Amino acid sequence: MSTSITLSREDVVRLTERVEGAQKRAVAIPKLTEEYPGMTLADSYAVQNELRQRYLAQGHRLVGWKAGLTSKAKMRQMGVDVPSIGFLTDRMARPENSAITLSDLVHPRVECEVAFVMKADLKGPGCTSADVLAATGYVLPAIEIIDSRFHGFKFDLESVVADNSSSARFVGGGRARYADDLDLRTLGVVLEKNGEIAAMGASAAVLGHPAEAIAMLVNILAELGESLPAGSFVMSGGITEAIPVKAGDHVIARFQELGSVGARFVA
Ligand code: OOG
Ligand code: MG
Repeated sequence: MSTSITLSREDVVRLTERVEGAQKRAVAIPKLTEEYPGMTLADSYAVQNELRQRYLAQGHRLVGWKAGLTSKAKMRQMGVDVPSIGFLTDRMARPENSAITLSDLVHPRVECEVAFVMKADLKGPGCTSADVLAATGYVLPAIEIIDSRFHGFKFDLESVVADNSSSARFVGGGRARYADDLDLRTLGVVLEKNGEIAAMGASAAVLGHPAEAIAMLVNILAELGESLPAGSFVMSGGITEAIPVKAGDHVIARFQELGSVGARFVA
């Protein structure tokens, strides 16, 4: 982080409780920067870190991490031009094609992403995409269901990072492949909603190569004093813009080489 923590410990706890409450009750709240216009990215990660500790203390299990805002399509859609990271827990995971409840989310959107499952630990700083590929067990296609806890799904980098980069649910599936057997840069994907094409793109949209997003994530983790352990499930970020979903919708992300992963939504 090129910034430092400016919030007091009390303010970090206060903001964490506010975000946790919004996540658990599925209510939208004002952006945190409305009350704390001077808050820095380091402050935001301090809140995210506190949120992670609280969930872990409540028995949630850390299963991995996600990179966010790593494609131009996502940056353009959200008006933010710096990538972020967020943590993933067992409570956010959903099986492929299962009915995903939406009553506990505010205004969900879906994204199609390339996910990595790590076979070796990674530690920054200085992590490169080559380091990531050497530490990757396999890759698989994923759908992320993001849900901003801020009014109108509108935020700035500082607010969204404190809200765990909008993490809500995720689904891994399709066909797992060794990264070495693929050109991870040139994978095409078509995202369909209710049988119609909603978005399409190619994996190079993610920082030129999805492994670059994982390297960036590892380097941010290093700044937070964390590393990426073997066994982690890591999402590299939405390739296309995110698509809103409501009860009754079903989506399927059809990936070249990696098969398809689907999800359906109920109230
Ligand atoms: C922030 C999270 C972005 C991605 O894949 O780009 C993200 C947001 O857009 O709400 O998960
Ligand atoms: Mg995402």
